[in-house]
Amino acid sequence: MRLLYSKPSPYSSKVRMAAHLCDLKLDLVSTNTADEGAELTRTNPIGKIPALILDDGSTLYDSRVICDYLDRLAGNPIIPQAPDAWAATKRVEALADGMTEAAMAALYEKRYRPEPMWYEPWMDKQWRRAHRALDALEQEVAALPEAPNLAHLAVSCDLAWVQLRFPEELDGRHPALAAWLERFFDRHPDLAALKPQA
Ligand SMILES: N[C@@H](CCC(=O)N[C@@H](CS)C(=O)NCC(=O)O)C(=O)O
Repeated sequence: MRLLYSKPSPYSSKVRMAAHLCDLKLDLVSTNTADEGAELTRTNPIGKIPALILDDGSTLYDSRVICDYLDRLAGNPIIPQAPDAWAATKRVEALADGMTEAAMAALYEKRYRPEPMWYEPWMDKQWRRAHRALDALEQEVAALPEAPNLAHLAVSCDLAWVQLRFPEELDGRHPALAAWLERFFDRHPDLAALKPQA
């Protein structure tokens, strides 16, 4: 299987960590979404990464679908199947990924629009969303089980991306989450090696 990915992408890191814990090998294809290249748009018409090309040539996206698929292939090592535990895991994944989505929207506003067109009220709304999600994550990480599952992967990738792009948000505003992240990566150096990087 080939994964279209980039090193800083938190959702790509989550998929790579999932594949690692599922003991599945992915061939990595470094992909710049700004190019809107043919392989990317053929694989995922939405033009986003991560996107997966299976051995038979069929394709899968987005990161949540890919992680669910890898987990099923491997016999569910990272997603608990009992309804309550499944719901808790997927909720935390949605919360962490949604936090990143909001912060990324604010980042893209400045990256892709000329400065006179930046719309502050819209960016402020994204940050209110991200801040509420970070506050909620402080409670959620305290309740995570010991053994890493998909929720740990999503939270660690999303927080590591925030630390990369907006370090003051984590180390300044959410030191408990920064401490959780450091502890998690200390305990799991194999996962730390796959975290989002510049
Ligand atoms: N919901 C998607 C989000 C994917 C996403 O936003 N990927 C970013 C990189 S981390 C991307 O491709 N951005 C390029 C763009 O929006 O044009 C997922 O979970 O895979």
